[in-house]
Amino acid sequence: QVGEGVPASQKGSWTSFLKSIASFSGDLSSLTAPPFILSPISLTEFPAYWCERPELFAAIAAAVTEEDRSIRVLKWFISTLKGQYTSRNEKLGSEKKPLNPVLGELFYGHWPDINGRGQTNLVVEQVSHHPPITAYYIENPTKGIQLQGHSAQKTSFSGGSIIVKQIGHAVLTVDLPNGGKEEFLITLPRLRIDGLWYGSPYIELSETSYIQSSSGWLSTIEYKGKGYFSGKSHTFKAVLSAPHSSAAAHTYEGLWHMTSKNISTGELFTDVTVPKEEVTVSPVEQMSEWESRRLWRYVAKGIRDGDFETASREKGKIENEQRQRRRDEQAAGAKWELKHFEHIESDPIYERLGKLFKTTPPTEDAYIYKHNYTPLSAALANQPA
Ligand code: CLR
Repeated sequence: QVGEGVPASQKGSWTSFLKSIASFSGDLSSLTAPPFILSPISLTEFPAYWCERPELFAAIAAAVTEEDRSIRVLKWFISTLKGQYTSRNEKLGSEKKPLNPVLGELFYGHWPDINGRGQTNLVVEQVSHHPPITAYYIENPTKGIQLQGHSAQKTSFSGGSIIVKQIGHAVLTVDLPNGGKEEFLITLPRLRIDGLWYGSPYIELSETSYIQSSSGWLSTIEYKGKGYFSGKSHTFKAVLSAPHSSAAAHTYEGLWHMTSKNISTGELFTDVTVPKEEVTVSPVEQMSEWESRRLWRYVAKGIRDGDFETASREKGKIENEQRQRRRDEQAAGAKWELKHFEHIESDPIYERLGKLFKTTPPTEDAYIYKHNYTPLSAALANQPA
């Protein structure tokens, strides 16, 4: 019998959903899932997880040496993992199936300037619907820090779990006081979604991800779950090595959803037991029709209220509208234009930094931000008094 996480009336549809996943590989977003597992949040909101500790993001700018900069980037990165991979369990009770964004869907937000850390701004655009690809740009202009990336997934099924290979990468750029820039190529871990049978899915991370700095410093982060080096879930070990060296200059170990420490000094490295800061967005009434929370508002309300009839009717409307739009474009011989990003076939930063730690594949595409959005509160601040 399927597990406790599944409401009695949905057990049958959960079993058939699991069967359809098992015999399917590719784009999970297109599979119809039973209501209890639906999330009212679209994937375009997920890039906000990168900056829910804005002070750690801002603190990267305070580094004086290349080594220290790499340590701070690693610290910020590890501190984002809890939000990225466990926050739906905390907020919604389990991992859930996010809303599948439409082409052109947008999500804007910011984290306010508090205590001189500077404001951090977020621009997200759904740049492909099939397969789903989300592009994002996050910037703290005061501190001269930018993060640009895109996210897609390839899924497969193995041993009762969904395996998610993350496609895409992120590039963090830091403006240096001498006018130069330091770049960091960030690759992403592999996910395993466990707990499916019981109807209470959760994510475990596995394998290795990297942060390669243009200065030569490299972080190699290994992820393990229950039964590996510590026997605990959500374990990681990160080794930071100097340019042209494979020896560990610093090694950190711990739980990415709790705390970690420097293994030789015992000093605390990351601590995400302290609350994070959710992104600030404008009120839904002031959003454009393309903005995620406005676009999905009735679907999301239906899901939240347990009114799945309304949710699926409203979802159907959005999907039909999308299909019609694609047909109209085809008839007119027109192509959908991205609003905030430009697609490039191969990313020169990925190629250059990827060479230093031999990435596979040797090249990847990227979405380059067009710098054509004025963040809300900055716009207000620029108004004459
Ligand atoms: C998106 C990019 C973020 C990190 C992240 C976290 C959770 C992932 C999500 C990404 C992609 C979509 C995802 C989700 C967990 C579940 C969901 C893989 C990688 C799939 C599509 C839904 C599976 C359905 C079951 C939960 C039933 O930075």
